[in-house]
Amino acid sequence: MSHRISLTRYLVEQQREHGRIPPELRLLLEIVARACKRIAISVNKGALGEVLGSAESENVQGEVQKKLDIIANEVLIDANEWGGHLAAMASEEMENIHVVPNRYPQGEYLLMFDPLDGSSNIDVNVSIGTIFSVLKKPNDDPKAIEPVSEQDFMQAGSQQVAAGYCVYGPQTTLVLTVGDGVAMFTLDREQGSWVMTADQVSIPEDTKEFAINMSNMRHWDQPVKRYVDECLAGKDGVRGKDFNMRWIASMVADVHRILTRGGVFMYPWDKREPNKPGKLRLMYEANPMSWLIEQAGGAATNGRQRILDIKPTELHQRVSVVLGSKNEVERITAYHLEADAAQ
Ligand code: P6P
Repeated sequence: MSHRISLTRYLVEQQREHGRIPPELRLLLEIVARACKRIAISVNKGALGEVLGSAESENVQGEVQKKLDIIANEVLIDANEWGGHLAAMASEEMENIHVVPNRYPQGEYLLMFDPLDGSSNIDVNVSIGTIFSVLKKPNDDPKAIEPVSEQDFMQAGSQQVAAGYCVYGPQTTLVLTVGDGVAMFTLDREQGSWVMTADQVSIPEDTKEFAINMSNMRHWDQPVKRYVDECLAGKDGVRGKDFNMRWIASMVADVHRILTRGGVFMYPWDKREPNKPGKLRLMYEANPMSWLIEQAGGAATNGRQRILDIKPTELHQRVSVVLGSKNEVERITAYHLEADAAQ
């Protein structure tokens, strides 16, 4: 077996040899990785750790919080606020940004996360994950007098300096990009360290596997119905090949499968909530996942435009998501644009 390098060595080499990440960003990513290790320990305890079930509270999205949602959120806040590398954090579980307390030095980075994505799967022992995204404060002048605000987070996904997720599944795997492709690190529990198990991950441009929640079919817009009907028609239809379908209902697990063997993932607009563009959140779900997918040679749009080009206006804004194998995403996007042109 070739010598596998550690996450620390990968990050030091990205800093030293590629000059891609400054020391404070390396520190930030090491701390996030350590927080994910802590979350993995709680997740893996399951019923033995009094961590399952509902927390009897609701988050800003109006979703019932699981105990593990709150535990994961607290682990990430506690791990990151003292280091001096961050100015503020934002989380799916918190309505407002969390500014680093005055007792600690403020840094130039902004960290956003969905601390535990796929919560509905926690109690049934299906893979879940932590998603994170890193931006730089727009005005990173350390002597800046104006305090960090939510407005500082309103940057397009193309401005991310790091993005990744940790999937808590049969393996605990951290997947990361700092703009030099996608690397994967599997947790070696005996040493408690992250060991590189893949680098320069590449998604096949074509696929025979699509991921969407089929129970919403009657609510979809015509372009999505057209694409999925063609997949279901298989080799007898216009696509000339049969398709397989997967839906884990944990974005992290579905994206991990796509990074590993290709595929296309869709959570499109549907008429259940016509005034919302989709279910998934732009800042800490779609943006980090879209950058990972693009860094691996895939594509990510909201059905009409590149997700990473979307200029956010609200911290928790939602977005339609179509991501994965490039040729499939381009086909679905073309169907949306054709439908728009025909209107
Ligand atoms: P549905 C999990 O709640 C999540 O935010 C994503 O991880 C996942 O892809 C999606 O929602 C599942 O949604 O409507 O199929 O339960």
